[in-house]
Amino acid sequence: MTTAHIDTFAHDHLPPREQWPDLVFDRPELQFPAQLNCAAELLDRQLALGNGDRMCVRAPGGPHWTYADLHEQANRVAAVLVHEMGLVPGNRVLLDAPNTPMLAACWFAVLKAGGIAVTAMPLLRAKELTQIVDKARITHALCDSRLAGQLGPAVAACPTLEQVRYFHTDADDGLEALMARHDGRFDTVATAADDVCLIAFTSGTTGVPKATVHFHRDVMAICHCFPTHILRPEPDDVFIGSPPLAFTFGLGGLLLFPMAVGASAVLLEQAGPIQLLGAIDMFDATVLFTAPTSYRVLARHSAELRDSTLRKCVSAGEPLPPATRVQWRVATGLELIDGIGATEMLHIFISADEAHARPGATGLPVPGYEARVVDDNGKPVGPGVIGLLAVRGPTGCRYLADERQTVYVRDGWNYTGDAYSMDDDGYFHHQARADDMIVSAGYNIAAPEVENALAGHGAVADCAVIGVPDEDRGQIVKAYVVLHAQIEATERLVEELQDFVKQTVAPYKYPRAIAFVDALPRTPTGKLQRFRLRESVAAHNDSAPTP
Ligand code: 3UK
Repeated sequence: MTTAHIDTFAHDHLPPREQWPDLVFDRPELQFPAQLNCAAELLDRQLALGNGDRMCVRAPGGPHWTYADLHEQANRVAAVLVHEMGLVPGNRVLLDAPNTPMLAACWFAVLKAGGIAVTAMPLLRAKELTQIVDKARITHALCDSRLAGQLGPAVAACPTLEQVRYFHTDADDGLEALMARHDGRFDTVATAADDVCLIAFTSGTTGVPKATVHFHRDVMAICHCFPTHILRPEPDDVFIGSPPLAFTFGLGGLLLFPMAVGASAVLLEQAGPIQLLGAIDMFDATVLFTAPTSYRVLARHSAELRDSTLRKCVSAGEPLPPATRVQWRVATGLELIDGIGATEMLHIFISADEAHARPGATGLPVPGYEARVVDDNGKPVGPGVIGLLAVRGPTGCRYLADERQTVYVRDGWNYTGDAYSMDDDGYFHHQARADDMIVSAGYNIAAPEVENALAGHGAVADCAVIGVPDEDRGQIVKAYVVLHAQIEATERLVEELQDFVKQTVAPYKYPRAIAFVDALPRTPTGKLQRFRLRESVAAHNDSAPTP
């Protein structure tokens, strides 16, 4: 099957074939036809199966769309893209909006029309949007009208971006008005399984954002791995969660996975713990996708959660501290499903279901994926030895025109940048991001291990640990601690915390320096940005950077 793309920009800027990871499809559910459009599989197919009247996507203030409704809306948007905005297959379309049913409709519209969806993280500024538009050479944009203030200047700065329409508006030239001129019919473009369908930018803990390229086949592959083997959702499940659809954790968990089984999703514009709590109750949500920090806060509301309809809760994005797993179980009676995923891999590749969860371990390779821990030369190390995580499976890293391809992919394996160890039973234990390993007086210390120890102290609300340069020891462990309200930051407390850590982990790992701060720097996806703390140390500025 040849490509359906007329605009071949994305294809032309894939890394050379020899720099791709090995792609492994050695399971029956991972056999895909040469012609495949994932929007047809996830959306059109549900109508063909007779599920048109089933609920599909909802939001608190409405709308509530069935599969037939979403199909119709997506078709109308696709018609606008093709007939009024001149989209040809292969064009990149920027989607800029918080999680809403309309964003879901636009996402499917782009893919149905054979375009490539590039969803922007919410609240990106004009400068960041400009970087994305330039990198992916974006030609079209569909944007929530409430975000026009940031997209406007980016459009002015980006000559390639010629066609922009705003939605959530009743303006005469707004998307809704244009959609009304088309009927709900649109023939989904017959793309090749390996035509590019989305470009996702990494949430970037460091450096210039990287653009990861994924095919129609990749989207279907992730639907047949983690959900099929670990999550096992059912058609009556109601998915809910916090990650934006721009983050592939959210795209999978809140759109692709529910739709792959004919279930429904609740899309929240604001998905802080309090809003989540309210919406779980309002919609009788059963499957929750969010990050460890959010579970930690939610767990304090055990009264509201005790009788909730939740039955499956997925944690990803950051390491899950064993204490958080316990807090969640106490609050809800549910065992968390931890899973490590990456934008480069599209979704989760190591995980364990409720019955197989082990505190402190991420889990086992998800069926379809292989994982191993290797030394600096790529040689597998034995159980108990800390090394680099290398994975491969049906999805893998292909950066758009980026020299860093050969850093992530070596010898056909994807190197996620995480330090891991494997135990005798084959469970994978996350240690730290490889950059967050601290070497102090010859000892290797994983920042999260010290953080987990500190987090067990009742005064600590949040904390981050880094290595700071030290003449004698090379580096020393330094902790940035956010205290619970009403607790006073004293010298006495510093000593108490240090002693506390020494009692939980080997004494050489205790934080020799502790600074109390009001908040920690995090990415929009909730990841701790330890590098920003390191930068503030390098700049001889001991206060934490403003989040
Ligand atoms: C870290 C974890 C320990 C790890 C993601 C699920 O997080 C996602 O993608 P990103 O590209 O970041 C990838 C990196 O995040 N990480 C993620 N999950 C875990 N570390 N335990 C975990 N459970 O350093 C990894 O390399 O932002 C997660 C699905 C899709 C995703 N894109």
